[in-house]
Amino acid sequence: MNILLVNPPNAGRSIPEEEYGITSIKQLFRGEPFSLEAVAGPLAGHDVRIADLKCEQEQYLWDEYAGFAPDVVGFTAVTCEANTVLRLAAGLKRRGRTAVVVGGTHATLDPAFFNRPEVDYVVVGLGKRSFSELVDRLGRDLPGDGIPGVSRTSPGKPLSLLPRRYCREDLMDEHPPRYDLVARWRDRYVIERLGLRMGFVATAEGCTHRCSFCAIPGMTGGRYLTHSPESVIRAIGLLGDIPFIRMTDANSFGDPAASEELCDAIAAAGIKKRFFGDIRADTIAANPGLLKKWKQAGLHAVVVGFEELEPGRLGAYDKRYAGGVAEQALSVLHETGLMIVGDFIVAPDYGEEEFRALEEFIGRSGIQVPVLSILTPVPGTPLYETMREQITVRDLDYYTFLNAVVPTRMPEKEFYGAFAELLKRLHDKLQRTA
Ligand code: B12
Ligand code: SF4
Repeated sequence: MNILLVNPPNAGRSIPEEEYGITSIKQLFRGEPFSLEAVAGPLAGHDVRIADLKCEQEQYLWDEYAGFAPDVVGFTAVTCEANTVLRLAAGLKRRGRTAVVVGGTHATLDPAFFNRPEVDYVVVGLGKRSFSELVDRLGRDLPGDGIPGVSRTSPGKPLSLLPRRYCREDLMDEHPPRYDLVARWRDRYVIERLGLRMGFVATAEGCTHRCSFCAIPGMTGGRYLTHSPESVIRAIGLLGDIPFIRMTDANSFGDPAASEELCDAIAAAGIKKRFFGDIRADTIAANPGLLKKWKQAGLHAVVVGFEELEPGRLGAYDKRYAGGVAEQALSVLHETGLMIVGDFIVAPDYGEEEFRALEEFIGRSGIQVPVLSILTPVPGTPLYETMREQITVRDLDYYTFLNAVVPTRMPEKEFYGAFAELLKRLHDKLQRTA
């Protein structure tokens, strides 16, 4: 079969820009469509292509559709891309009878959102194995019903889904990601600030925790699964001379023993790359030796979700950090000499005092790259259930994590002004120290 996998274009709208002319908050991102490369891995025997609409104009999709005549088109989508994917899927349905499949973050969080005539199947959670099973059935002219983790849409009726119990077999480590399918855009996948090429590799899936705002636990039904060191090393090898490796896992070091095994395997293979990974502050505080070992193996920067300074708010996010853990983690990271990317969540009820406290903390923390987002209760998360009554903005185009979708405590214009100014001061400082 001919299978076309589509990475939607950069989507999302900005309230600060549309309402107040504040243009500095909206961000554009580019990275390889790794989820699609991963699901393409096991589809041997089929002709598979990827259309990366973050690198191409939309016309590229229609040209590919006309020239390649795919039997199946698969879309990936985070929440702010969900409307865009429905629009593109409707365009496909107008053109022909291809089967349209949607998978990824938003399909997993809120599969019912895609229970629409323009979509045929929704793939929930890890998609490698369930999608290959679906393709296998469609290729044999069988209906795609009854596959755990795959829903056949039923517009107007409730969506039914056979749950999948995700396990290591779902990782399909024997099938590497199809990096070759995005070769034409490889030079565009760069770390903008450094102009260096970056490749994506998965070392783990899911998470050990269940923070209330986060999409990741649902991806594996709450399990934490690690890829085999051999498959990680093979993937790094397939990326050739690309110098930076972004571990795509939301929690790369969640199983310290497995992480150490991978680190040893990378060192033993003589791999000389610079790695980025996401790591919890408490994992850092509890495993300073592991961090030092990884540093020697090439770990360059870590993304740490500090999220919030005030213990009450942090507790409400179910982050499960014990008091003082942020400071302990920072001290380990400075001692180890790792670059720190620190994630912080600005809640819509922040006032001037909270903005000031956040800036002071970041200023004295030595965090080199602070990243701010605005608390967003995404449908399908526990946070959504607790905040749903307060939500005033329901259009998913605004779910970019840079809009307040519930009322702000400060007048809205002042809130976005304070957010934008803080971002600018942090950014200016970054430029001076770069
Ligand atoms: C790399 C990355 C990006 C890259 C994406 C590269 C690309 N696709 O072009 C870039 C930098 C562009 C990006 C941008 C954004 N991102 Co981002 N990103 C990630 C990150 C770190 C890794 C994604 C990844 O590759 N994972 C590994 C792959 C293998 O897993 P996966 O994507 O889940 O795919 C599996 C399944 O979902 C499924 N699947 C996925 N797609 C499909 C499609 C089909 C057809 C099928 C069958 C199955 C399937 O199968 C895959 C294999 O098992 C994740 C965090 C994470 N660890 O997932 C955040 C994450 C996805 N991003 C997130 C967000 C919020 C964003 C942004 C909105 C901005 C922001 N503030 O960060 C923007 C949106 C861009 C835009 N405006 O359009 C959130 C999404 C939350 C949500 N509900 O929307 C995440 C989960 C981070 C987080 N912890 O909150 N991101
Ligand atoms: S925020 Fe991080 S630690 Fe919390 S559930 Fe998500 S991935 Fe896990």
